[in-house]
Amino acid sequence: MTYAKVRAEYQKVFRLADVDQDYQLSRHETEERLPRLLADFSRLDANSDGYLSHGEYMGYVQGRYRKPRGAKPHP
Ligand SMILES: [Ca+2]
Ligand SMILES: [Ca+2]
Repeated sequence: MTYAKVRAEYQKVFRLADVDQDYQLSRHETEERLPRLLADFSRLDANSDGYLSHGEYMGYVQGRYRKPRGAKPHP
């Protein structure tokens, strides 16, 4: 899967998790929809406002999936 596809997938996940559609994930939304992220919530919430903005969330995705140049894609 290409990084662009990964990003697209994660953006979909973000939209689904963002129940009230304010374009941020509250701790509650994260707990309900993305429990795996909850452990990292404080770290990901860069400005510590208690919400994961789309930018903060995508920063997480980028950190997780950025591959070294020339890495072979999985079959
Ligand atoms: Ca929200
Ligand atoms: Ca934040």
